[in-house]
Amino acid sequence: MAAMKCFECQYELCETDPNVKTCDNAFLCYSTTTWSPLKRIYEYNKGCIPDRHHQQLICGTKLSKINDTHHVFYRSHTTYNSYCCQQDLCNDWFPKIIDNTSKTASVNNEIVNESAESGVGVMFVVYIMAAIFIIMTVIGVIVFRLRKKHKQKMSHLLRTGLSTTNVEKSSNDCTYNEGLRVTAAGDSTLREVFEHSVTSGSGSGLPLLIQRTLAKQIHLEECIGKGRYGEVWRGIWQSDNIAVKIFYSRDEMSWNRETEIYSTVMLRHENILAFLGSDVTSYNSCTQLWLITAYHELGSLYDFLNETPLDIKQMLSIIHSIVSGILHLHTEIFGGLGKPAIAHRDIKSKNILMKDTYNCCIADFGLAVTHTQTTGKLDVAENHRVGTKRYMAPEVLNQTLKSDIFESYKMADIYSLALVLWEVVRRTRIDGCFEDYCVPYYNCVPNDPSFDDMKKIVSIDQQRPEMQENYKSNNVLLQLEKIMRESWSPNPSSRLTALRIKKSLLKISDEDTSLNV
Ligand code: C9U
Repeated sequence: MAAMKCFECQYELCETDPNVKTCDNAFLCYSTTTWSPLKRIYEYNKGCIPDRHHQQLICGTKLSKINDTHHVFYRSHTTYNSYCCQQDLCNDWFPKIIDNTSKTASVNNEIVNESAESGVGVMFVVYIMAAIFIIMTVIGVIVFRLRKKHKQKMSHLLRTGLSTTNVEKSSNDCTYNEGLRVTAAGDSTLREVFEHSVTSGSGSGLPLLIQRTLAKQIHLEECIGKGRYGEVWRGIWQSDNIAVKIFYSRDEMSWNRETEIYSTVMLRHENILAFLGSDVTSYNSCTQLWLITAYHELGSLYDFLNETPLDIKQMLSIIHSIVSGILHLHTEIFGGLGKPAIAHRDIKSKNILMKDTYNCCIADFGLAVTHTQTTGKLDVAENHRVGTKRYMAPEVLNQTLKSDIFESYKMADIYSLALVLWEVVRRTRIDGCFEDYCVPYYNCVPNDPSFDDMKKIVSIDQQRPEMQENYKSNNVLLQLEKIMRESWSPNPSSRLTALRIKKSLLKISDEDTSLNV
């Protein structure tokens, strides 16, 4: 190895001019940087290494090979870095100590520069990437689990909500699918589908397979109602208007119950909202529970009364249709295509729809209870929901309703029906005069009354909606007043039955031949 020439300087001299002088006959050149904790400064040194022994002392033995002719040694320490090289005047710079944690000296200005700065930078990037990776993995796992849960829930709902007993009995044009006999709907219109479902004796709704694909074929047009239950939309199905009730997922029990009631019993009736089907769909990974029915453009009885005063003929016809609907619900029909007796438990003007200006139908069976005499089975489905407080019977408010006796639920329905009758009768024109629409107890309790507000007025004080003076001048109104009083009696068992009310209404109409209901 040839003797070399190196730069030489010490301490502060190096700081002012690192190349002050040179030395000759070197075995290697060196430069060192040392952190002095006492003086809290860096000290620099440069010079010639005369032999291998000094090389080991100053530079250690760790060799970095730059190329075949150029070898350097470096020693790194938190307070001391050295650099040894073997070319003339190659020690023209000082190795750096950064934050006293420098890992190594740079070998050469252009090559092998693993400085502390870049080390810290690389580590920072590595940490960030590792953190991102962990976060992404956790999110991935959560999303995967939620999707799996959502899928399980959807299939569970489809199994429990739809696969009850709404399976076609038998039909000539049946196809077999997933173990269920279904009738192809083809291009049937809504009317044909309803007629088919009545004549085939399939009970309410469309064939099951069609129900399951219903949501995909419906175009939602406008939201027509929103409440605690969820939303109601007008939609289009095969160019017909249909109504879609979309339940909030917290009210899954009501959707289940309503689907069950519509699907398992022969509920098709002129005065019951016509059911098309139920479906579970997914929207943005959220489960949506749909109940699809006929659409009635006049909206609810509540909407209608708000807009329109009635004449006596219209009023009697409306009342007759509501009572007919409730009578059908309350009546058990025996035999194969029969139905259990059903109590509604949320009768109110918002749950009654106007089919036309003289005819209504009952909706919302999410709270309904059923009873079958032959088996004695009372089916009160589990539901956290309760009826509408304003329409709650006194025995519901004071919690004395006999919940194991089906008749109690029917009697509570009759109380609510009496309040609806009051709303309708109050809006009737008498001698050309009529009142504005008002909800029952509008003058006794605030909007959205509490349970205790209602309990005080209805159960403790035993108040009831007031009758107008001029009812006395009209025989029809006088008799309707009597029906209402008897139907909202505080004593449930002395209330009229739906059958009794219907018969009385027919008698009233017969007596007043000019009405011709
Ligand atoms: C909001 C109460 N509600 C209405 C309907 C339903 N609930 C429903 C119940 N079960 C299953 C599906 C739906 C319903 N509504 C209609 N028609 C309708 C038309 C117009 C309105 C409301 C309802 N308007 C509200 C006031 N603003 C103008 C429009 N048909 C069938 C069911």
